[in-house]
Amino acid sequence: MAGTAFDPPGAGWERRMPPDKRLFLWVLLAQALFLIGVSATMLASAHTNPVKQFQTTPEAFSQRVAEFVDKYQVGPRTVRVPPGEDAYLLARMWSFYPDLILKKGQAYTIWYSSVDVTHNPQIAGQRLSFQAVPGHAQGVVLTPTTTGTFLLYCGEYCGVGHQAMMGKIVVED
Ligand SMILES: [Cu+2]
Repeated sequence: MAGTAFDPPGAGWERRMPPDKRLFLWVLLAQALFLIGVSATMLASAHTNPVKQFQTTPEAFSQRVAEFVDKYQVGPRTVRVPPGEDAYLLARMWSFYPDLILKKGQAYTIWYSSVDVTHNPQIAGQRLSFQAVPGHAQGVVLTPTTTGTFLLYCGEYCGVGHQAMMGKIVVED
């Protein structure tokens, strides 16, 4: 009976890979090294805002936001953050709360988290985007350098109200 699984392989089975296939693998390797190099360079030269974090729960984070709003509230949903104080921003379907007023030239830590699903607060025109995840508070350290009103919108599809999910950051002199 010929050709069972226990037969020795035919002659020449151990032959080396043909040159064109070897070349193909070298090209792949070169591409991979090139991309790793590009990524490392981008990482090393990127100007990123430092991010801090702590574990939380939706309830605990909502509580913090409520205390923060109570302390510094200046309008129905607006808070003026004194320089040196941390700001809190709550993301939920489908709003950011509260609106923040910051002072130009002051460094702030803005703590943000979500109480339901993942959201992605982004500041329009500022190339700043944050991932807000329930159970996880992150604090971005930023110093506003331009006065004006900046729209905050959600960059992560989060349900039927996603496109209306907005907030506001006002930077004053
Ligand atoms: Cu959202």
